[in-house]
Amino acid sequence: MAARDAFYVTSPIYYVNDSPHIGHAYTTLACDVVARFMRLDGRRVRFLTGTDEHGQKVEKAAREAGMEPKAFTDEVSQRFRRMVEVMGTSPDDFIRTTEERHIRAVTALWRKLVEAGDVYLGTYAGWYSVRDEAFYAESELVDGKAPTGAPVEWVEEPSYFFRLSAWRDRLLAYYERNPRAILPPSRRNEVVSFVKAGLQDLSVSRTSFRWGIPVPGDPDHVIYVWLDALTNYLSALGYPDTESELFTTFWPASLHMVGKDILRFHAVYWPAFLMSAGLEPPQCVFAHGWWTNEGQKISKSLGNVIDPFDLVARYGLDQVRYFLLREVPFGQDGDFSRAAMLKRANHDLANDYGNLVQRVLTMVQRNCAGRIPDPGGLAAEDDELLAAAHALLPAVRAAMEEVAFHRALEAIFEVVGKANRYVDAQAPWVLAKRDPVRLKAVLWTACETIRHLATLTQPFMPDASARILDQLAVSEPARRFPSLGPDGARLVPGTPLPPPVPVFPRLQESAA
Ligand code: ME8
Repeated sequence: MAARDAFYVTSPIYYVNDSPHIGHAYTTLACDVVARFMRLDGRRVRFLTGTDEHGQKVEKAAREAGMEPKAFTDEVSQRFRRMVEVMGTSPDDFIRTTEERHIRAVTALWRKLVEAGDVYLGTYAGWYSVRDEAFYAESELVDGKAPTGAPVEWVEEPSYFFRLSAWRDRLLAYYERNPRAILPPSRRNEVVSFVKAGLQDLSVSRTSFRWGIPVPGDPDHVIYVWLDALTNYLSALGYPDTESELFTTFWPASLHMVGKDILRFHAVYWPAFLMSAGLEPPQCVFAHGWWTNEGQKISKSLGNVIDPFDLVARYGLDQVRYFLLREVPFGQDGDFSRAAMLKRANHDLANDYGNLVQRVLTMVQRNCAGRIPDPGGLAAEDDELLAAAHALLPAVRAAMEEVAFHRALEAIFEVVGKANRYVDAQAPWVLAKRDPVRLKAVLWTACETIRHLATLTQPFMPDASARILDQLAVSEPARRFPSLGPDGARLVPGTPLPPPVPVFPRLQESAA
């Protein structure tokens, strides 16, 4: 049983057949926001990402690149490591399936499945898609292709099978016991219907190529890449050592974040493998939607792949992070368009949030000798704004529980709007001439509200939020969530502030 305050969040491990794109960046970013939020909220967090390096698809890509698979995977895996950095994400570990620790874990897990009597030798005869690394029944094909549109080939080879058919009822009982096992609820319903309809045994080894982990005791077979890949979530905790501090603290995983394309592997096969091996299944698998580019499916053949490195260089890191999580209700499909990206960056960030911070801090600099003013007594309007700021943490926490990033950001930006309207209504530039006492109360209230906002935007926009908190001279420990709310900290009058610097530049149309 994982420690109660522990939170283990994982991204999928990405195939190294190709360079990272916006989809990979999106999932890793979503995990990062959860990880940062939980850390600031006082949880013990472990965030894992990495690369999936075995299997026919990667072997084929290496061959096409004229390289040995190991050298090829070393190179492409590095690009994913760079993406993790460029997106400003903060994993605690990066796993590669070609690492020794992983091979050891997969071999041990295989043995457990065998000991449980869930593995038998047979022959696979059916369709296989190398692009999806998935087996398909004849009845699943659509116009001779996989339901995903990927090409399929006929495969007939000796194969070990996992007795998935025997796990139907135990899987259904697991979903029943854990209402959060699969989110969002629409995806849960899909999986439950799929399992209810009955499960086929699953081929878990291949004999027609070599790039994989050999089956223990039968090296003519390599372990099916999905059984190999899913095990990464255990390998990174030191499996098969299930007694270690790391393992006992963090297993079962709190959240496997995945795209909707790979939900079945995570929500059906993976819990069955785990339960068969005597391990607890994950607490939650969340399947998010897919991005299109200006209305079109993203694909290499269409030449419209969005490069995350390019995106960050063009629009800025915080802007990209904000856009990806704000524009689309998390869980649904979304469309990337340059116009929408610019609108979010300029409207929400530069005009609303950035302008609030800039005008308030400039007035403090000019009218309060660059120090946090002494509020004296507060008026009803001040208390009202502060109450809205204080109510944010519970609202954002509730949204994050549902992995609803868009709702968390909506709640935060509602208070940004409220604060801007408050500043407009209080007109501190008029008070500066007429009522210096009231001016101080208004500016203090606005600064205190901005402190709440910037503390809560840290998981989403770490750099800009840090710069705002720097400008309010908030110390490192005071940037954590216990400092928020009516019982938290308060900005201390007299604290000297550095000169204000704008945080969110307006982007030019030419950035598109
Ligand atoms: O499936 N929109 O790796 P993969 C949103 N190695 N997300 C997208 C996307 C898009 N257009 N395209 C890709 C694999 N993704 C396996 C995983 S895990 C044990 C093994 C994201 O490189 C999304 O998270 O094909 C999707 O699930 C993942 O990339 C697939 O990455």
